[in-house]
Amino acid sequence: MNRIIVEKGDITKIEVDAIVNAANTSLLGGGGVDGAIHRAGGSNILEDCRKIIAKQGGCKVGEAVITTAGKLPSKFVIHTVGPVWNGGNKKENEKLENCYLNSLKLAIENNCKTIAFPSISTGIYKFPKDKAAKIAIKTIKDFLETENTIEKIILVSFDDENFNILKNELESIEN
Ligand code: AR6
Repeated sequence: MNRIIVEKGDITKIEVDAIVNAANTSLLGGGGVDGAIHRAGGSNILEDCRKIIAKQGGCKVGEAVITTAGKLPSKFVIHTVGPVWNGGNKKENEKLENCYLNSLKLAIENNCKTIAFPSISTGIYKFPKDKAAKIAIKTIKDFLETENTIEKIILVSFDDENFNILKNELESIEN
């Protein structure tokens, strides 16, 4: 059974154990999906982020931290910080791969079996959507090869372009 699913919609509405947020290093919120998650989830998420900031001072690019999901239908929000696209020679690919890997590891540590990801870095951070989709799907697929506790991973796109790119990429890798 294929455990990777591509869907179009708003990640704040998805009922899974953990949704992933495309945050920034400050962990204090921002625009895009980050803004949508904090708005819909309420102040508990920011309170948890502040506790993490007090302990470790934010989150580095490629790393991930976990908080409550507040009023969202999921149990947790995993905040990861994607790379800003800078032409491709600044280790952007590796950093984006680390976002997916570290989020997945954190999900497993917290017994999450269902996880939803947005297309990290493809908005404000301008990572090319086709390249980002290839990295997302390959990283998740390789990870699942040796991982049996995760039941479902949903790749959620807000826009048609990302949705079509991810759908085609998933189909091409399956066939
Ligand atoms: N559900 C699913 N996907 C969404 C939603 C949503 N509700 N809203 C936007 N997207 P972006 P980044 C998609 O810009 O590029 C923030 O200010 C969007 O269409 O949210 O990693 C942070 O604080 C795009 O495909 O994140 C950082 O400063 C994808 O989510 C910075 O933006 C990611 O776009 C991070 O930039």
